[in-house]
Amino acid sequence: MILHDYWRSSASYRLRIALGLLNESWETVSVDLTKGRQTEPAHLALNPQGLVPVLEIDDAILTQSLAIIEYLDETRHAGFLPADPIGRARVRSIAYAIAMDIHPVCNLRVVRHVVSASEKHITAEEWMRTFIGPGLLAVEAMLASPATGRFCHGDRISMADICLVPQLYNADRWGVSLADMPRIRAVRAALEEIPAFMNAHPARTPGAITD
Ligand SMILES: N[C@@H](CCC(=O)N[C@@H](CS)C(=O)NCC(=O)O)C(=O)O
Repeated sequence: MILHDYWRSSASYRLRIALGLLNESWETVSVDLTKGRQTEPAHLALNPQGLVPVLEIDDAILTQSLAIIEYLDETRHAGFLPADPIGRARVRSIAYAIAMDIHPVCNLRVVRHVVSASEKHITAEEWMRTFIGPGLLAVEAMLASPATGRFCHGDRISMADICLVPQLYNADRWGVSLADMPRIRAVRAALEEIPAFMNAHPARTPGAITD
């Protein structure tokens, strides 16, 4: 298995968590997004979108982290989605709120364009805080449900948890306070005790620059 990864990529971070939860081992190919390696022909041949992650698995080349998490769920019986349709819809709605609404507007290419098109009147920090804070407050409200347990959905780790933790790493990175998000903080504290989440942390990922 080969994961085309970048240490600070939160979409890749999701897959590092998912693979770790499955006790899978994989080889990392580090794609340095800051150097534009994702736009080189070799990477575009794997993912025409010029994004990470890409996972080479089972003689296939898969892209889109949530599609890959669902593939792992279907083929490895991971339980990343609950068995009941309402539960699955809830887990997907939390995961999508993060992965489809917060994350895309905070992507590197979007932020670079905003900073340059605004002639630096909008800073990366302002842009990130504008979307991450309110986006996570909405997730906090979604967690105000009896369906929330130790984790986002009951006491079993789901795709929602796999999306939440990387987004919280980004929140910390851009100085977004979680003070008004007690449910998110409680779920995060429970998840951070789990080895697959610890080991997937960007600082522990090949290629990480930690100083
Ligand atoms: N929806 C995609 C998003 C992938 C994505 O946005 N990847 C980012 C890193 S987190 C990326 O490769 N950015 C490179 C760029 O913007 O040029 C997924 O979930 O896999």
